[in-house]
Amino acid sequence: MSDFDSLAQAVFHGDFDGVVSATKNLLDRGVNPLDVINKGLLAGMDIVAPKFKAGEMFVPEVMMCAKALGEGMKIVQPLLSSSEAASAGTVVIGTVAGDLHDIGKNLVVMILKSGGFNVIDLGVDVSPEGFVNAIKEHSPQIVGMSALLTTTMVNMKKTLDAMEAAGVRDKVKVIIGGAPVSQSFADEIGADGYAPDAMAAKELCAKIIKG
Ligand code: B12
Repeated sequence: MSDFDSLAQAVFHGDFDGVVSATKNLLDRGVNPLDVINKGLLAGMDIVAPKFKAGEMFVPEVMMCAKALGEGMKIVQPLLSSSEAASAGTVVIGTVAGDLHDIGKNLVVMILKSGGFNVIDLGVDVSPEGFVNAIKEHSPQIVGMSALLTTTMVNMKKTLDAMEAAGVRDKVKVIIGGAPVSQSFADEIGADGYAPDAMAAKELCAKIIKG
């Protein structure tokens, strides 16, 4: 088994200690932090996802995997964030109301920070008012919304409507992401952009800031 496989298996088994030691082992050997994330930590979630879908794994088990993945992310994150010091712009981001999925959103946060963005992470289950208040408080250039459920992606439109009603919609560019959303959904609800993954999200934000 390769060292990436060992890390992926540790995530899959919700093995916190295994994740920590396999992550450190890869980094000690000089492996690129982004490869540790993509080929190890997220590869573990790729084993989990189809089993969860097929009903072979249940919510508490998947939570353990997500938490184990988080332990690895904690180790990798400082290495990414230290790569650029200056702020490239401010991004407020959160998972929309009713949705508790945050693995992908956290990854976007991490990659944006590594790109020098000042990121305000509102967490999960963020109400439309929560986004509006954060815009008033932090004056970001960009707002990012994440949704993983077909039942919560509609709350992206509700959040955009709340921004409009509060008079802050034209002060920010709004980008969206998450497995069920797409560029055509972004167009449909009037968002300014969509990105399919964290690296693309960073490129999109950089493009928006450049104008
Ligand atoms: C992990 C997981 C959970 C965990 C979440 C833990 C956590 N802390 O996030 C737990 C166990 C809690 C969970 C619960 C539920 N889940 Co769930 N979950 C998943 C699973 C297996 C993986 C999701 C994930 O983390 N993917 C990995 C990340 C890295 O990918 P990602 O989120 O897509 O993010 C990337 C991009 O989308 C993008 N991106 C993400 N956000 C953003 C934001 C912006 C601004 C941008 C630009 C880009 C961007 O960049 C990210 C990184 O590259 C998926 C299956 C799947 N294949 O997706 C189901 C899945 C999403 N869950 C599902 C369901 C049904 C549920 C539950 C309703 C189950 C239940 N009966 O209770 C609950 C809902 C709880 C709630 N209210 O939110 C369904 C959704 C079906 C649907 N179409 O709506 C899925 C698809 C599983 C399935 N049945 O096929 N889940």
